[in-house]
Amino acid sequence: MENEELSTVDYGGSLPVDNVQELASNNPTQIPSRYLQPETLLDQISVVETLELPVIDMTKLLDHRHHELEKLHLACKDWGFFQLINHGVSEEVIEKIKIDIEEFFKMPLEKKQSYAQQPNSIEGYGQAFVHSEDQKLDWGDMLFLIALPLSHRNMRCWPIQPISFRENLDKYSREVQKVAVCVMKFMSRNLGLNSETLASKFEDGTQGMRINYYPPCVEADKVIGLTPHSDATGLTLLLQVNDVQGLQIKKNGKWIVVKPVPGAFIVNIGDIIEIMSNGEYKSIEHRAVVNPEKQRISIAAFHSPHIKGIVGPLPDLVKQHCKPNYKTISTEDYIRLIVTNKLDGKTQLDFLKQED
Ligand SMILES: O=C(O)CCC(=O)C(=O)O
Repeated sequence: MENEELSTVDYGGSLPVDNVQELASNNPTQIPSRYLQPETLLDQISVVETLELPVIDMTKLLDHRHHELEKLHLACKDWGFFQLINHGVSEEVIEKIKIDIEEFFKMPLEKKQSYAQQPNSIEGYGQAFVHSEDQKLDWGDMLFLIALPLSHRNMRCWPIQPISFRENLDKYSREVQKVAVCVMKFMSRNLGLNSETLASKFEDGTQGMRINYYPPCVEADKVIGLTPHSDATGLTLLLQVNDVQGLQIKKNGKWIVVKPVPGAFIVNIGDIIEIMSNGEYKSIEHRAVVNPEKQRISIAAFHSPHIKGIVGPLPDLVKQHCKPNYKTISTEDYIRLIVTNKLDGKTQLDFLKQED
């Protein structure tokens, strides 16, 4: 299933760095300085445990309950994040992929490295967004795969062990894509558009799967699992694979601890939906912190419009708001811009902001 379109286009990659799981497995008493973060980034005073993310019930949305639609609109406007319950993806599909992911990370390093990233590609096993030799590093490894459209899958990077991995990821990916598109239909209506206006841009779009592995760290309070960033893509559905918390989101200058509701997806607005909604919905900075004793695993499914499309404010919303607040560029140029820059909060979106 080699994909011609993607294989002929060079989107840029990430510099190779040490495997963090391996580093952690040697039980270091001191962590290499490249992983130690400046204190400002890890300021514990601004971490809030008491606020809860909005919870949206998909069955109530499908039942056209006005109150749930309104709750979704407010969650997208005020939080950019919510937990989605009763989403319709079966427990069996979810449990199977969770087991396979845990098994994958248990394999010896050389087996995992047979799926290693190649130069100039972010797909495969490794790290993302490392662009200089002196850049601080995240305390985590990842396996990144393009899952949809089917023609864009690079099967070299898809593990054949555990033997059910490919089949289970395939099922999970298709189900999650359906949920994402369905949520976008309700978002579209809430923005005052036809329900297909937003969703249709994503139906044949790209789905990237980032499977994150954060090993435990003796100096967990000095490292970061994943640098603060907003998602460059449209809509993300995140599943915590094992029962260890670590996701925090930024709200009013404070970091809010996310406590996953069992069985729920954690959904967040990415930069592309911020742009398409002309700023009505906002992407939100988030980060992953590390546990001192336990590994943490998560799987993020990122949904973007078709690679041959454009990223820009939806014309009907520009009419409503009288002017576009962001530039319009091709999706290909947009992806190149993202992949070739390091993660740094919401700075990437600034390139596309339209001056008054
Ligand atoms: O592991 C998490 O909870 C966050 C993952 C994430 O933000 C990402 O993969 O972009």
